[in-house]
Amino acid sequence: MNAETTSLTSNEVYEDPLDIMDEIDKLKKEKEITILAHYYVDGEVQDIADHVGDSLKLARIATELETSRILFSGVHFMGESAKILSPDKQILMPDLNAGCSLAESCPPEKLDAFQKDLRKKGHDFVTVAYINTSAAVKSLCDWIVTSGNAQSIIERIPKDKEILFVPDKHLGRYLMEVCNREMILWEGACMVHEIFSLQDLLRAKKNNPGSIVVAHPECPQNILEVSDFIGGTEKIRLYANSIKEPTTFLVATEPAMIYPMQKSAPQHTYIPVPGIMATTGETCACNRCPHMALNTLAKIRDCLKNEAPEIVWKPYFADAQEVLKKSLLN
Ligand code: CIZ
Repeated sequence: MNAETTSLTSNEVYEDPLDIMDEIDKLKKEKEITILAHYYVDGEVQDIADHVGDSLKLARIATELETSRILFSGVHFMGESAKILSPDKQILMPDLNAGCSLAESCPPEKLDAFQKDLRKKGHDFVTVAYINTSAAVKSLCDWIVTSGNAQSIIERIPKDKEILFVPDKHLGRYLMEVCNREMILWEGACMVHEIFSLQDLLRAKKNNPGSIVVAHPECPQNILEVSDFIGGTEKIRLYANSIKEPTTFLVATEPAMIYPMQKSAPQHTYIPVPGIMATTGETCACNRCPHMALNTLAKIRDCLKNEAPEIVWKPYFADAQEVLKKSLLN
């Protein structure tokens, strides 16, 4: 935990993060609320969680929990998926504004129109959506994949069917390569993974002989081409764990991911790959996901206290339930 982190509540009063952590611990025990946290939230938030993981692992854990209330520290589509899979549970989220650039790139009306147009043109396809989509989009799809199960699900789709993959064009391109299969790709990209600086990565590789580059498949092709290992967050973490010799890892994903890696494999050195700003071309530490960063300790404490905000069931969630269950739970 970074004890020096400044935690500010909405009225800008400084509070010691260690005090907030104590309050959170007390509240979650008193109210029997389980805290789930994604690998991309701040380390101090991962520290107060009962379970930390990627969206696949957390969605599965949410269905198995005995507590009827969950606080999900992550982004909106993750809380929504947990609610859809566990409709009887209360799913609290510290900030409902924690969205996702990928989910925003694929509005349901646009996808619906695109699918209709493809059918009109005679395409016989199934739609595969990355989990980073809204429930309304999921309800229009045949399969939902995460970075952890995408390849195995795509390999189950009969070869005579075309695949429309939404919304991440980089992940889609990567899956086309590893599954050796053409797909129709949506034009979306993740704001965090799209901006890694290839030049800085190559320089870091040169300056760190023997280092290993690990990259998320949401990165563009030029970054993946110079990477030694490509995988979702859980696969990256397990890969670092599998290497016993102290090694330097150059990490091309959301930098908060370094925290759980450091925790489970502390023998290594981890260096975040820098980003590059499209406007000025300057190198930056701008790969922090602004949506994940909304999950502050103060908001988590307030959410436990107020038992709000929460993901409220919407009628169209029912349409996404079957597809989520068959994709994530089987
Ligand atoms: O599936 C997830 O949790 C996401 C969005 C990324 C990853 O690789 O864990």
